[in-house]
Amino acid sequence: MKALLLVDIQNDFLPGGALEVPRGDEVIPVASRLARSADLVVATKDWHPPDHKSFAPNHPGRKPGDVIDLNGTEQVLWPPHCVQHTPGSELAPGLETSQIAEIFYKGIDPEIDSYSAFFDNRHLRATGLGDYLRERGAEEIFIAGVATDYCVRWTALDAVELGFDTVVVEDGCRGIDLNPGDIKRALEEMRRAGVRIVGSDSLLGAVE
Ligand code: VGL
Ligand code: ZN
Repeated sequence: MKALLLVDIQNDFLPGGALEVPRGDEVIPVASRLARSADLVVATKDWHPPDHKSFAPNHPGRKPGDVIDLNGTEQVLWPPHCVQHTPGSELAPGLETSQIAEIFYKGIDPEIDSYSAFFDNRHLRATGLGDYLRERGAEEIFIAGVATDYCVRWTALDAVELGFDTVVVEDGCRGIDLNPGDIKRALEEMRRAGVRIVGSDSLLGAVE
């Protein structure tokens, strides 16, 4: 069975949002088309408390883009984004949500970030998504959303490690490129790990 995983398609990651992903809005029509033809659709929300330690203002003297040590792991500092229950945390307008069976929330613990939809950044705690997908018989997982070089990358690498046949839909994703080349490197790394990188046309061409 095929499952579609929509990663962090939230207002704050759209152009003009608190942590904008360049052309992040362009994933919406692609993700929506994929959702209409998937067996099972699951979404994630980045879902931070206001005191989250990935937020630069919670570290006096630091600014977004700085990298710090947070409880023993490298943490990029971001502008505050996807704060729980704020408009910025809502799924993007225009996204086809009627097929979403479940939403998984991540980044809730203020002491640790969670780029992956499956585990926090230190693999200390699972979100439950892996068991959820397995229980429903998902073998192949298609991933679309943002950001290619953060949450999509970490999610895809964990999915492969968990044994899922993992496909990233390249035109259904956009990245940040904090350091130029990050998106390209992320795609290469995913490919090397066994992730298939495909275009949505190759998936939808036959059925539309
Ligand atoms: C993300 C940075 C911080 C993402 C979330 O969704 O890729 N990136 N929080
Ligand atoms: Zn975040």
